[in-house]
Amino acid sequence: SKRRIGVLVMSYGTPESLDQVEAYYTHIRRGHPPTAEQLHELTSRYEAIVGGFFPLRENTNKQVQGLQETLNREHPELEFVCYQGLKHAQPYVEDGVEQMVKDGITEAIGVVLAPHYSVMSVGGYVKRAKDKAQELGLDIEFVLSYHMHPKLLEALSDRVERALTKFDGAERQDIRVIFTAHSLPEKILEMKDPYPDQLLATSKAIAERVAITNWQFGWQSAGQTAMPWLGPDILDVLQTLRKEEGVANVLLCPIGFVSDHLEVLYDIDIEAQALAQELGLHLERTESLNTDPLYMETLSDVVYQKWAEKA
Ligand code: FEC
Repeated sequence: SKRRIGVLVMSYGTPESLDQVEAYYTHIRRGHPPTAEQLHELTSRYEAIVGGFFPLRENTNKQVQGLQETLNREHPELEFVCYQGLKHAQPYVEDGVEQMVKDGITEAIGVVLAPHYSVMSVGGYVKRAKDKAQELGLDIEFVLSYHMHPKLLEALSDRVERALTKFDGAERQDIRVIFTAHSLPEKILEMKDPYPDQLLATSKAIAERVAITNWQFGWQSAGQTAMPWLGPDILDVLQTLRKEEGVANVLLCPIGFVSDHLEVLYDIDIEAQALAQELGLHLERTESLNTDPLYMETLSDVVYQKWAEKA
């Protein structure tokens, strides 16, 4: 029989229904329940996005299934079995590890549905999975980042190329491309976290492939806490571009995210778009990767390579 390899596919997680938003938000806040006002604010954002309330759940399900199919198609001599492990919703990261062990899996690879490593993002998923695996005696190795994988770069470059055609009449060099990712507290810089450099490397590589020079990087979706977060925030960037640089066309390319979810469908499509309208800017964004075969193949490659390294 074929050698069976468990794959723990980790993703952010989203509630399943409106009545789970409070528990979800409390989990993100490390056990501190939100105020009624904060809860109301988050709930209204979910109510405002298109594609149903919680598109991330279905998108993650499809990505996990797509990865399993790709792995098994590309490596028919092996049997890969994918398990989900979510950061802030069920099945949690620990649940995924536990299920593998229950199913008799003895060797596993973990991968996060986010291409860039930060100790606060990917590092958090990995730590939780490692702790649980150690407790249960499961042999598991992790993919930490895959932000320069040629197929990922190709998929993202294709999207930028396509979106650049949406500015009818505008010359390519007059469209400012802004690559974005989720902001994190500035304190990651003191820890020499690779996150900002990895994001810049992806941005540069895409810009080179698409042959654009009019681009920059911006942070989005920063949390509302007292500590400083990495900036500039894209909302401030839009203001500056319009008011001080006279820019009229902006393309946002959220390279830090791989799926349609709140941070894309609300923070960009609703919040940033409303500001753009007010400023008289033509704003577009690149499509999310979701189950693009090139993204599935990227994940399949990095999981297989990680397994082959130790096998
Ligand atoms: O569609 C959905 O239901 C989920 C959308 C969603 C994604 C996502 C990805 C990342 N986050 C990251 C870091 C932080 C830090 C805090 C934080 C807070 C929130 C809140 C919501 C939320 N995040 Fe998230 N994030 C998503 C949703 N995130 C909702 C709480 C309300 C708010 O602040 O808007 C601050 C936590 C704290 O208070 O200490 C930090 C990072 C990513 C990208 C990497 C990844 O996907 O893991 C980093 C999707």
